[in-house]
Amino acid sequence: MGFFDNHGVNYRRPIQDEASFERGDLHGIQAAAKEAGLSTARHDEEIRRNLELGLEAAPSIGDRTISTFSRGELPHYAGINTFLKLPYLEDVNRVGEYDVAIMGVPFDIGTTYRSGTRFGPQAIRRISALYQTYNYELGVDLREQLKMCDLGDVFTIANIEKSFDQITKAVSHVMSKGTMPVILGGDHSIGFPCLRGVAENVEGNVGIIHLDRHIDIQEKDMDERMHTTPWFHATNIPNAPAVNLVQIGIGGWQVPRAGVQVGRERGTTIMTINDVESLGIDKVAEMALEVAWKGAKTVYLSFDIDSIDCGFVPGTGWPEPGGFLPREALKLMGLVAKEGIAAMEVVEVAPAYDISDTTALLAARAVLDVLATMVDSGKIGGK
Ligand SMILES: [Mn+2]
Repeated sequence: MGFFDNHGVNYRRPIQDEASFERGDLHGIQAAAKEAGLSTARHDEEIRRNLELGLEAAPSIGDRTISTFSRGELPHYAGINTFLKLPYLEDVNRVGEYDVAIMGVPFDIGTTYRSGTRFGPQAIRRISALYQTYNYELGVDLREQLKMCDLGDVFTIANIEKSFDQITKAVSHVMSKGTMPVILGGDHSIGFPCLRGVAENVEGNVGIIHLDRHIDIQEKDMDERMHTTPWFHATNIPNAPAVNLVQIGIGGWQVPRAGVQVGRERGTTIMTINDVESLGIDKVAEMALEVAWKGAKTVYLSFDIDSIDCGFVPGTGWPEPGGFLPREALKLMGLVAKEGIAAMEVVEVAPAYDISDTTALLAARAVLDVLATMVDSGKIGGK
């Protein structure tokens, strides 16, 4: 048996001296480098606070940043879950101190099939504990770069129109303080009162970018303003014209003809998943931004979780196959967020139908990606 006998193992050919690629060209390497420039000041402050409020750990514990009672981010499985373990702002009068306010709208009497989205905000908050404040690809740490709070929920009641008034008042309050509202629904009927609360604080027009499998623009459903109707009523608001409404991902067997007629009459811009597939996400984003921003002062982002293929988001009221892949929708929303938005809603998470919290997790992810992208492009932050 000779020295070069490889005993049947196929060895790889020798690696050449010259690398075949430039390591520094990789996004993965650049993103790691960006992390070095991030502050840790608020993290350090949080540790100090945890130790003060939660007591220093038992003597046997070597890591002295750990407290006795869990306070702040760690461990991820512990604690009272606000969104991303943000401070709960009980006094809504102080919301102007923050760049962003998360608010839940536990409302589902606008549903026309499965109910349960009233538990959406709680589910999204709970699973958001899986996330830290740092995003590797973007090189953003929200804790360090954005002042955020969780306002808790709007007090919705068993009446659609009165709840709409509550929701509009809540969103408008946050907007009026110069803080960006991020709304966790709730069924999609809330799109109208949320938009109304935004629009009354904007001098000029508001464009709408709407990701959905459903067109949601008929006047009424079951004789009420249900979750199939928000954009009919929103685009009746004088400074939210239908020509600035872009609806992306629409299609399949759940789009009522009544809504299609209105979309056609009002001239909204509708893109199906076929459009998305043939044009590509970058082009779709470019077109959506062009339409939504035309003559507008700002843009509202409405993310219906059911715009994603239902294989990824079982926890929703009207699941539908054939929608976006999660990373397509995240990329699209990132490209929208890059140009800045006034507010965002994530709707239709129904946790009773969810599996392993994947639907709620994607809702949380969308919010975080949008906010981090806005920070990265300098569209928000600094309070
Ligand atoms: Mn939908």
